[in-house]
Amino acid sequence: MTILRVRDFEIHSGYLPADAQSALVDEIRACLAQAPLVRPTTPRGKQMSVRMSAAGDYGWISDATGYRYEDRHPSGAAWPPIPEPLLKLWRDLVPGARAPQCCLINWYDESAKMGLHQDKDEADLTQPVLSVSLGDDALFRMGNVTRGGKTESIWLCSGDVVVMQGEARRAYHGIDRVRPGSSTLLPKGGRINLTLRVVT
Ligand code: MD3
Ligand code: FE
Repeated sequence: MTILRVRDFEIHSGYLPADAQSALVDEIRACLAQAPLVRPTTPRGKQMSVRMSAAGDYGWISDATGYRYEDRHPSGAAWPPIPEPLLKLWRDLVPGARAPQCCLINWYDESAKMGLHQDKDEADLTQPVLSVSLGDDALFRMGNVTRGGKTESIWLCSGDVVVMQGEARRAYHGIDRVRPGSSTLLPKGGRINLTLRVVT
């Protein structure tokens, strides 16, 4: 376990041991049985390559109408509660923060990526975001609070946890690519990223 600081990004590499990663995957599978992954459409009419769902009071939704947090899955189903091990992770790593209201579940196949973007649909950007990577490695790009300028990239591996606060919370970021076959955690491969957020 080592903590790497890149700007205001705090990267806890190897934070979760293998057994904790497997237990989390089981928790996420149970969540997805209640709130299945969907491939969101952007307001510009393009399909995202990442598939998404959520747990908690709110989930993040994108469709032809726009981006927003909703208190129900598009099917009308309630979002499942945030799994307890994730709530503990949040308490341990960001003890001063408010309780998380959303755990966004992102699923990447071998060709999925996420373009540079900011997360600013949440009401209070002084609250941190915590990310957990599971499965195949992913190339994470960290930019700046405004568009443009130099970026830095790092491979996120299964069990890595990243805390975004301060400027990192408002910085542009994205996933350039996944490295297929780099982890055996998920039997069919791919990557799961969980992000815990305060929404209201
Ligand atoms: C920086 N997810 O869900 S995790 C996202 O791996 C997102 O799925 C990526 O970007 C993924 O919005 C990157 C790291 C991350 C997550 C949320 C952030 C970095 C962040 C929110 C604000 C600032
Ligand atoms: Fe993001």
